[in-house]
Amino acid sequence: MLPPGQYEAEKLKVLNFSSIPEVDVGDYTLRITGKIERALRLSYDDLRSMNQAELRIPAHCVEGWSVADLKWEGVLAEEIISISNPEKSEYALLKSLDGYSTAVPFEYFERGILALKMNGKTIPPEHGFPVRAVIPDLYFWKSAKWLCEIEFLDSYMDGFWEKRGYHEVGDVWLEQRRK
Ligand SMILES: Nc1nc2c(c(=O)[nH]1)N[C@H]1C(S)=C(S)[C@@H](COP(=O)(O)O)O[C@H]1N2
Ligand SMILES: [Mo]
Repeated sequence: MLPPGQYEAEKLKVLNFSSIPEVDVGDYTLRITGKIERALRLSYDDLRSMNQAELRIPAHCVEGWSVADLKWEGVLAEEIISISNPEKSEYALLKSLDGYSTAVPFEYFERGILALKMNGKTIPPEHGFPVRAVIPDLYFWKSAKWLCEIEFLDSYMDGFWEKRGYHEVGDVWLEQRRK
């Protein structure tokens, strides 16, 4: 079923506010910061050696297109939560190597995945290599490509599009497009 106001598209449209970062996986680090018991730094190999899960999460862009059949493989957000133990977190601020950021309510973040693969293959550079957050039931701007930091917050903070008027939560079923 499609969320209100969306139409079905065949393929993802590549959308970046800036250029595609070039990443040397040997130097890649994902930082977990904020209101947590202990800060963590995870390399690409660390992420690859953790439990790998598979989720089917469609993409719903706020511009109106939706792509239904997408399979994501990687580390479940709940694994990150269980090793970092955030205290009373309200939002996860996702930050990316291109300077992008987006605010994701904790109750949606915890159902998401840090994807290393899309449709059975390593995520292509334009879709977020090496690591992309994919969050169910939120517009696709909340699914940060080239993820490099997850900051757990006890209150809301704007990210890139939220600063420009897009919704704090962004639930596709409630059509929360703009603030
Ligand atoms: N790091 C980063 N993540 C991002 C973006 C971006 O510009 N930078 N654009 C967002 C927006 S607005 C959309 S619609 C989707 C597009 O994902 P795609 O290019 O894989 O289709 O990525 C989201 N994640
Ligand atoms: Mo978007």
